[in-house]
Amino acid sequence: MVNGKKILIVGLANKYSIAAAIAASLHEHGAIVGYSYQNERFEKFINEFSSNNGGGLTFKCDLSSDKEIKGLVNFFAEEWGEIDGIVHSVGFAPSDQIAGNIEDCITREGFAITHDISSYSFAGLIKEAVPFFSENASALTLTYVGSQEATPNYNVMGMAKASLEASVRYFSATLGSKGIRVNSISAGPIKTLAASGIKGFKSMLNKHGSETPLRRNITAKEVGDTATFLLSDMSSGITGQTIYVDGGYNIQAMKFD
Ligand code: NAD
Ligand code: 0WE
Repeated sequence: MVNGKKILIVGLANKYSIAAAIAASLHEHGAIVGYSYQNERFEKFINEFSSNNGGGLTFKCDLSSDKEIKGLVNFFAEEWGEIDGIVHSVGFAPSDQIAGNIEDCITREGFAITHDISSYSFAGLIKEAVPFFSENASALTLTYVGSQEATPNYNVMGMAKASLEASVRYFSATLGSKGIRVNSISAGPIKTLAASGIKGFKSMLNKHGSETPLRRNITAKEVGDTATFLLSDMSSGITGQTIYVDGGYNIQAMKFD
């Protein structure tokens, strides 16, 4: 499906990261995978993970810096010649922004940081990569239904995800003529390390699992395999979309017994 495609993965932090499952699926299906990581703290893990998954290149990049985004894209463009795909699996809000009622915790600075890292970073990355994308390249980001419907505590992350999903539509509209596709996967809750730091995440996970049509939580592997599909030519007719990998949760207005 993605045999020989050169795909950059941004947002791998540890073995629980959704990006880890995406990388594993891409590698399993023959892709050449490269990684960027946020800072030195992740270096050892990334190098280890990479050598167990095809031994692709790794590069440090803090997405809050335009200079580092440029450096990242230029590094892979030079090493690979062209880029066939990018996976953006990044989200961040200061922890005080995603705990409690929005009117009690939202701040101008919290809003700015959350939108910068969770939404602009995707736009900045794609913008820099455009000159190096191959024909039929595919870009992908990760989102959550809290962008569309209010979710307790998700708060400003929901606003940033709404912005991210709109960004996917705008980039897909103008990059389509170059053959470049841009989509997002809206995943149901998954117990990643970031998520397990969130108060009440376990009960949210259980509630989601019992209320969703499939009556179980989705796995990171299911997201990984959908990502492989969206990065492959099998999905050549799909762009600008938010693809839900959530066991069907989003199609219900009320829980069925
Ligand atoms: P994760 O913590 O494993 O991944 C988040 C990544 O963002 C980390 O690799 C971190 O290093 C990176 N990051 C944060 N700030 C950065 C910066 N300034 N520069 C570079 N990298 C930075 O958690 P995850 O759950 O795998 O999240 C990945 C994506 O999936 C996020 O967009 C998240 O919103 C989305 N998502 C998660 C869930 C869930 O339940 N876990 C559900 C739906 C969508
Ligand atoms: O997008 C996310 C979470 C992303 C996230 C996680 C953290 C934890 C550590 C962003 N910023 C931070 N900041 C930190 O300091 N998800 C979709 C998972 C998630 O997070 C929630 C959820 C769900 C689901 C937060 C509140 C309510 C629901």
